[in-house]
Amino acid sequence: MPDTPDAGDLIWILGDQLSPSLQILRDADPKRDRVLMVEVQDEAIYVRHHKQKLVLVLSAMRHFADELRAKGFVVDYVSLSDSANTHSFESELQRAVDRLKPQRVRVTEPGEWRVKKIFERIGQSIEVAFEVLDDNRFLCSLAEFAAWAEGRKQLRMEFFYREMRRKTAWLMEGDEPLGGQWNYDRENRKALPVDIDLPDRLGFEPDAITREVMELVGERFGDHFGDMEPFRWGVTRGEADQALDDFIRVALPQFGDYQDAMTARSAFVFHSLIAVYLNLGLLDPRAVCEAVLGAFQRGDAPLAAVEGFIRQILGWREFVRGLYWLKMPDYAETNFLEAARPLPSFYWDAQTDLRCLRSVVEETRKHAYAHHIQRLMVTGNFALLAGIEPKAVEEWYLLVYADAYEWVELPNTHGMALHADGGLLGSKPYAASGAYIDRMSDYCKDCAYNPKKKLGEGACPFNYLYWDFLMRNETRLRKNPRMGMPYRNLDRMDAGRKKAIRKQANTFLDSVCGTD
Ligand code: FAD
Ligand code: DLZ
Ligand code: SF4
Repeated sequence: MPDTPDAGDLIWILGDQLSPSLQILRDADPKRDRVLMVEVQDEAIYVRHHKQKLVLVLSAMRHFADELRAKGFVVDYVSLSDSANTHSFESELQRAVDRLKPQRVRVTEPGEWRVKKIFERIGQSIEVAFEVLDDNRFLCSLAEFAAWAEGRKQLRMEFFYREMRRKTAWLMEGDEPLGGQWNYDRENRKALPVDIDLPDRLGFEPDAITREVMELVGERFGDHFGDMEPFRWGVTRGEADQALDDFIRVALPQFGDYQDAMTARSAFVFHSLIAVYLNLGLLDPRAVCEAVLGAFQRGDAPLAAVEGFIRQILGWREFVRGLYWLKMPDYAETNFLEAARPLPSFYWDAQTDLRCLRSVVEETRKHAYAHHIQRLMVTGNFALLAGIEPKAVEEWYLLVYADAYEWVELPNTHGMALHADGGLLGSKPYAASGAYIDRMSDYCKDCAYNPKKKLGEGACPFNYLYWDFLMRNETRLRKNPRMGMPYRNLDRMDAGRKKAIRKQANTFLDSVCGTD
């Protein structure tokens, strides 16, 4: 027990909780309570995060500590290079409690099941009160989500999203959606015209704190995936706000039209690049949506773009979080398609003559970023068609992207991209042949393969992998009502062609994944 009667609370802030709006900070008294932040090696290596992600998180943590100090808080900050650092959450908290003797420790629920388990162990072992509060930075609480999900046979984002539109009254006219439609997705699937100007995006020069962190990351984690430089992410709330303003000014008006488009000319196209800041706590989802709605009200962006963007944040982002916490830990263990092949080495080194995959992996290495359709329809689609083991794919996504935390990465990878949950998140697998990638990108024109060729030498591997995927998974997928059309097409194929497809697919997969 604490040895001083007036000992305050210890407010522990994790690296992706960098928001002054957290309830534990709102409740805190800077004169009495202490803030704790710890940099620990365990969090850098439980998956070997991309170097830019490490720089981003650690630099943003250090800047947030300064932000809190400027508000009058005393912050007990343990850096990675502190010689007394024991490098795990559990032992660092114990050390802080021994040092500071608080009357209780207050934390916010974490973003990963793994850390929730650590918190449970801490709660049982620590000798002071340990309070875990809800994360109040989301638009839908976990209790609200669970109540919405209760008794529903199927959880579909679209219905959740409508509820959230009604709840927030965003883009509504009374009880009806503004413009008469809930969803303008159909208008948001255009390919990029070849002569379209793509905006330069705002990046930030590393300051002294970031440069020091870059040195540290280079020394300790130099062998992790990805380029560290140029490092252009913002690391403060002010920079995150500037990045949002920049998106609204230069990209939002065309965000809708080209949301699904891919091009070797730009990794960013018209995307917002703000998931990194939202997930760290540097941007607040409500404030982001209000800023975008403000642009719509000023006439600076069309309804289809604004609705499409709001749907991603108010719909998808909240929905996947709700689903994650509703279904974990069993969710991560399912493998509906019994996929078991190892991850091909080109996911790491980009050494492949499949141009689409090479571009996406190279951009991922360079920026710790790829946009949604690249993640879903290139690297995700390939892993789905090839039958790569879900855990290997999930580890890859969790470590290569600067915005990745398990609460958002896992449902997107396990559910949306790999259909490993058997359809909890999406009603059918997002499986596509080379024709989709050809339609939505400019990758194919510079590829060693021909997207129009289905079989034989020079055929795009996505083509025969697609049919092989349908055949391999026939017993699991044919009964899915949304898979009727592809299976009817398969039924029209003669036995000889099916056999040739299976043969070419197996030869190809053995060459890229190994035969195990
Ligand atoms: P934009 O395209 O500009 O979208 C705006 C915002 O909407 C994003 O910043 C994000 O906060 C939200 N959003 C959009 N789509 C989704 C979605 N499907 N789920 C949750 N939020 C969404 N997103 C992450 O934040 N972290 C991840 O680890 C992550 N892993 C993914 C893995 C796979 C296999 C797939 C298919 C998607 C993943 N996503 C993840 C969702 C989405 O791809 C990213 O949010 C988006 O690419 C981030 O870039 P942006 O900020 O430019 O997004
Ligand atoms: C991602 C990350 C990294 C790399 N390092 C730290 C750290 O040193 N200290 C910390 O508090 N948080 C870090 N994080 C974020 C945590 O991994 C994150 O809070 C959990 O994964 C839960 O979402
Ligand atoms: Fe990718 Fe096939 Fe197009 Fe090549 S032809 S870029 S492998 S889709």
